[in-house]
Amino acid sequence: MKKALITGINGMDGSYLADLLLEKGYEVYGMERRNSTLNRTNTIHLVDRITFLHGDLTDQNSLLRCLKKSDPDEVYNLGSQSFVGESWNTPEHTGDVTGLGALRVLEAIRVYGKQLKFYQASTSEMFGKMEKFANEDTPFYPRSPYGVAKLYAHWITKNYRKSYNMFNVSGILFNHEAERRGIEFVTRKITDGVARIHLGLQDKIILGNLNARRDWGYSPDYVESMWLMLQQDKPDDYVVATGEIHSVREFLDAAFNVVGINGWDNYVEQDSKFMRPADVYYLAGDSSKAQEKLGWQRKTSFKEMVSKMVHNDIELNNGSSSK
Ligand code: F7E
Repeated sequence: MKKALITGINGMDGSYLADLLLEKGYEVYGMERRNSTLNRTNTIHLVDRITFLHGDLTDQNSLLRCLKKSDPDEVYNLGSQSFVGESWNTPEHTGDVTGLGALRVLEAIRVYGKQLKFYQASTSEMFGKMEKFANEDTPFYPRSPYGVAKLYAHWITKNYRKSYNMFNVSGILFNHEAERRGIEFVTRKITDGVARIHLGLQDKIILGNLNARRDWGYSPDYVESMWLMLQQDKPDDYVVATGEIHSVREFLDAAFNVVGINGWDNYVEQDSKFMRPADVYYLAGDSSKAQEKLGWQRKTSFKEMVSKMVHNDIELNNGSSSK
């Protein structure tokens, strides 16, 4: 039985990846930070099925301890301060967790000494300012402290691959969303808001830049690509994307459509507090290499994803009281 250690187990991707690996017969270990309140909304169903380990990407020795306790064949580094907007408020913390955190995991693996496979969650935010579909050869131009931190993690992953002959891969994943997405991200903020408007619990959704365009895929489809990358004979980096771009406005159209509302002008307002000091206006990916070499394919369309998220939020909000 293969063993996997996932950092960031309680996040959206961490929890979906754990589901996938359990289906494949893995023994799964999930690293979480100790908190005075448990943060297991996404992993409550996994409590008796995986082993939770306390560790922190800012604490080198805790990472080595997690490796010793789990003795994994595969390590997935999904933990990070992943909210781009927040990275301007806490740039140093973001650099520490998201950038140096990856280095610490790599150092722990190097010191532990076992030949295992390592996945680094890289991101389209490293491309930042771009105009065309990006692939693995597109130059990086990050536009946020988060993007810069992720770029460090990306390069140190490559550097350790070369320097120490480690099996390190980076998945450069474009935006991916799902029912377990954090509420602060625009997609879930919209689907939750639409659900609450539909149920009469809320009047408006307050947003920032409606013109931003993203290549939005479905997280359960994307975690499969992570696993596929680690099943290859040689380590490499891959872009994972749908190749389909929608604006925040189009996301609003699709989400309101699910509840039968065709014009949303009366339900949406903009507030400058949700605007970023430097936004990424356009992100679109070319995942030809992942499709050819990994045989990866998206399974869920944009429309299906939005519909799943809205229906899930209607179910979750049903019975709630108004804000
Ligand atoms: O913003 C605009 C916002 O926060 C998307 C993370 O998973 O994907 C994600 O980063 C767009 C931006 O995601 C609001 O300005 C408008 O242009 O949902 P988001 P993100 O920044 O693209 C990448 C690939 C990652 O790696 C990240 O970890 O939507 N927007 N109004 C808003 N965004 C938010 N959050 N809230 C608003 O009210």
